[in-house]
Formats: sequence, C-alpha cells, structure tokens
Amino acid sequence: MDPHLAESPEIVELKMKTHLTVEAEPYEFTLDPASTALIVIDMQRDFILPGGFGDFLGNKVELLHPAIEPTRRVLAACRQRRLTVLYTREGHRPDLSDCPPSKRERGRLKIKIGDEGPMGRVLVRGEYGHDIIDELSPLPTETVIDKPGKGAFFATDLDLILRNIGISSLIVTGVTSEVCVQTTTREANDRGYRCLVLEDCVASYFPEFQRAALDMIKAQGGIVGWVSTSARFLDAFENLG
Ligand code: TIU
Repeated sequence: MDPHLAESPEIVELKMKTHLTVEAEPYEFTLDPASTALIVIDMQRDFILPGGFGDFLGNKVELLHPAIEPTRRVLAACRQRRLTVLYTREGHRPDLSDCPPSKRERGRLKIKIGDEGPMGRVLVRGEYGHDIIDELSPLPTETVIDKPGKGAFFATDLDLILRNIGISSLIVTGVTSEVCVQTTTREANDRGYRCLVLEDCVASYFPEFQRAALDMIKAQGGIVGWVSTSARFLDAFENLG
C-alpha cells in the first residue's frame, strides 16, 4: 500500500470504524478483526474434569472452572463478528511415537500418558478425555491443532495456517496459564504475533502462578504481550456498534 495513502483521512476514518481498541495492560490493544484470531488452548476434559491427566498430576481441577463461562462469552462474540477461531489440544498419537519418553515418565504417575483411565487413554488423540469440554465445543468449520508439546507452535502447522489466512494478532484463552498458555504466547510473540491474553479466560491449578504468569507477560512494556479481561474485550465489540 502507498504509505501516503495509509495516512490519508479516509484511511484513518476507515480504521476507526473497523479496528477495535481494548483497554489492556500495559496499554490499550488495537486490533483489526480481519487479521485477529481467537485461540482456545487445551480446554480439554483431560485437564478440566476429574479422572484426567490434570487430576492424576495431583491438581484440583475445579480451579480451572472459572475460565469456562467467560471463554464461552468471548467465543460467542468472536463467532458473531466472524473472527477466526482456532483451538488446540495437547495429546499424542495412539502409538505414542510423538510422546517423548521423558514426558511419559515425568511425575512417576500411577496412571501415565497413554494408560487407560476413566475417560479413555490419557492424553491420547481420539479418546473422550482428550477432547474439548462440551461447553466450548468447536464448530465443524473451526481449526483444531493437535500438539504434542506445551507450546502450540512446536511440531504443528499453526504458524503456517495463521500466515496463510493473514492473522497477525491473537486473543489468547485456555489452560493452564503458566504452562501451555504461557509457552504458546511466548512462541507466538517470538514469531511476530501480537498477543492479548484475557486473564479471566485463562486459569491455573495454582493461584500464585496465575498471577505471576500474567504479570510476566505484561511487564516491561508488554515484553511478551498484553493482558485484559473478557469484559473489556466484549466492551470493545459493543463500542464498534
Ligand atoms: N500441567 C499443566 O499445568 N498443564 C499441562 O500439562 N498442559 C497444559 O497447560 N495444557
């Protein structure tokens, strides 16, 4: 685009009509809905319900539940406004060929990744526990990225897909804040994506890690990204009319 044209009053006015400004920390986050995707990270039964991987690790899974309803509202608003919506799921092939032995051994668990549990084989693709919770089910048209690691860019085609559809900003939701959410946000930031994490749409098994993970993202002028809330994000949509 002609750089002079980019600064013309017509373009400025058009941007004001099409861009959203979300109150955030360390400062406001401006986004163009056409180049922004909502990413819902690992809202899987295996992390959120009793009898799954999160439970077997010794966690209180109910600590993740407050993120469900705000995420449902954000998802509905993004779908209504036709934003791209993507999901991720952490898990492995049934033969576990993509699960590092070091990951499987970690924690000395009684029921390990790949073992049979109450919701099927733990963190294995195609099993009931591996799938997204009912409240946040993806639509058939929405992309679901299956990832073997904590970060959604590691050993997946997420970056290729985002670039092919012209996405440069991500609205980040999901679990857990200091593990898959933080790893993915850092990976995205290093690849040049602008990330807005909605603090009530992410959750941790550890309240102190929830706070610290969010603080680390927005500190130092937003060294990893921006942090806001679902209410402030939804307000920005309302103001667009
Ligand atoms: N254990 C924990 O906090 N998280 C994970 O193992 N995976 C994700 O965060 N998805």
